Amino acid sequence: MTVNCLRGRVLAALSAACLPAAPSLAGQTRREASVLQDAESRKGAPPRQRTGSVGPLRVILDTDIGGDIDDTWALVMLLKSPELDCRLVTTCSGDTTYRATLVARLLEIAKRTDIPIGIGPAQKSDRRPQAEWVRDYDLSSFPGTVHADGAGALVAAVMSSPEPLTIVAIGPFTTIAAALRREPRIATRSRIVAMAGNITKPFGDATKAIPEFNVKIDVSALRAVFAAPWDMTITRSTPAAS
Ligand SMILES: [Ca+2]
Repeated sequence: MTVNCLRGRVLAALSAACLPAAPSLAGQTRREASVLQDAESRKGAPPRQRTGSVGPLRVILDTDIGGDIDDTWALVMLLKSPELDCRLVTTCSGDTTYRATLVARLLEIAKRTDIPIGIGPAQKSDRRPQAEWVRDYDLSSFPGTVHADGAGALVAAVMSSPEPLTIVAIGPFTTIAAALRREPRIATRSRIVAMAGNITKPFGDATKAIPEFNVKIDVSALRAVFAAPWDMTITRSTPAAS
């Protein structure tokens, strides 16, 4: 995957989080439309909130950072985007503590230890291609807050927020589904912008469409999230230019 390809996917997920808001949260028809909007084209324009107010969009990033490098780029881009106000980063899928450790080190380097981290439900996994980068980093040394119960932290963040949060989902839906089981009302008190399941062209050398990664890793979790009354935007998983 090229850098431009990665950048396009990351921009797609994050720029979609600032799309014009629907008038209400409850009872909306889910939009499972493709959305690609170049964030750079919006530079200089005031950020848009669901409420119509001008200010940073409050988001939760749910990520399986630690596999391919794209989620690392996404987190850094989020931190460098003044139009987004990150209230929580939760990890999902596989070794979620390893993923949280990567998040913690990145946040510490970025001097953003004010952002809490939530460790999602763990699953058996041996794939840790970025482990060397955190080999000497102790998660317990993170000066900010690390929630061992990441699903619970997501629920608490959504339910306590005075305005709807946007969950930017760039991994399998394991943690979000766990939060939904814990508190179904989060589906009507937040919205989701996700990269999941929308592939318009085959990846790499494939000659036909293949199952999208974030879908196939945890199909039941995705089904549970899709069945809930969420205001949801699904971004394209392939850039328009590819
Ligand atoms: Ca991901």
